[in-house]
Amino acid sequence: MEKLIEQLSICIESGKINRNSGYPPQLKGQDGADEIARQALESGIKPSGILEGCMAGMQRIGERFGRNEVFVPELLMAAKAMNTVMEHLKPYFQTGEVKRRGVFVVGTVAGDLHDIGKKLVAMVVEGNGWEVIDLGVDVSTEKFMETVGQKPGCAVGLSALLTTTMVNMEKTVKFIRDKYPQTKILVGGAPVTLNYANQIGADGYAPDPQGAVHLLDRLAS
Ligand code: B1M
Repeated sequence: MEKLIEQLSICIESGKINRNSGYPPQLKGQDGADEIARQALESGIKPSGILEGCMAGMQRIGERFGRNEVFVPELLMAAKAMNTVMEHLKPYFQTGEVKRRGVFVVGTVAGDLHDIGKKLVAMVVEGNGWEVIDLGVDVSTEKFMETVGQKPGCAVGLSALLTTTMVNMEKTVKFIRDKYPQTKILVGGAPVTLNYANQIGADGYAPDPQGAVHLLDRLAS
């Protein structure tokens, strides 16, 4: 079992999507993230264990990117491999209660294209009984405002992965606050902190998807 998880984390780190993918050349002809994720689930490995393996691979490629050992194309391939695994894990995250606890509008803020962490948050929140409207990436303040206007009483989640884009959260929080003061807003993403959330007037900060669920449940009660 551990071997499968290790193989999977190597596939994520090296951007090996599936057996047919020719990238990276040194893994040509071998199973990729797609096949290994399926085998892992079939062999009874928990989805959370599979996710941990993927995160380890993502962590390693991120560190190498930080040291200028790999560049954007390598990151993109890693993200594609990770998205392939997410497709396998989706149903497991979505088997929450049927009754909806509320509506959660989530998106990655303007200028930011990082999708994976936000998608995970969306899946886990949905799996915990919320109706989720995922607006995607590079979401403008105007788009958030429009959706909040259409879904009175919804909660809003803002994600950012870049220090240069997390500043865009502030504008979105301010605009929503001014027009829809009852709306609960939570923020998250690697560079975001509780301090920052307080500074920009958000209702809360969650470091991970489970934290987002706890916070939403608390804010909604
Ligand atoms: Co980018 N990138 N990237 N990247 N990328 C980072 C974030 C970086 C830390 C890499 C590094 O330097 N070590 C760095 C940011 C530095 C900084 O600002 N401090 C960086 C950079 C610099 C860039 C570019 C600027 C590179 C360039 O072009 N020169 C560029 C920016 C593009 C843009 O957005 N405008 C860029 C591009 C990309 C790709 C497009 C190639 C790709 C994203 C593809 C995609 O998402 N479809 C990418 C990737 C893959 C990464 C890393 C390697 C992995 C991100 C990821 O998916 N992690 C990342 C390094 C790293 O994180 N180790 C990096 C896995 C994911 C599950 O975790 O997203 O943190 P994460 O989400 C977590 C939590 O943060 C939290 O829950 C999730 C699960 O635990 N969370 C929330 C997230 N959102 C939340 C919301 C909540 C609550 C919790 O409530 C609402």
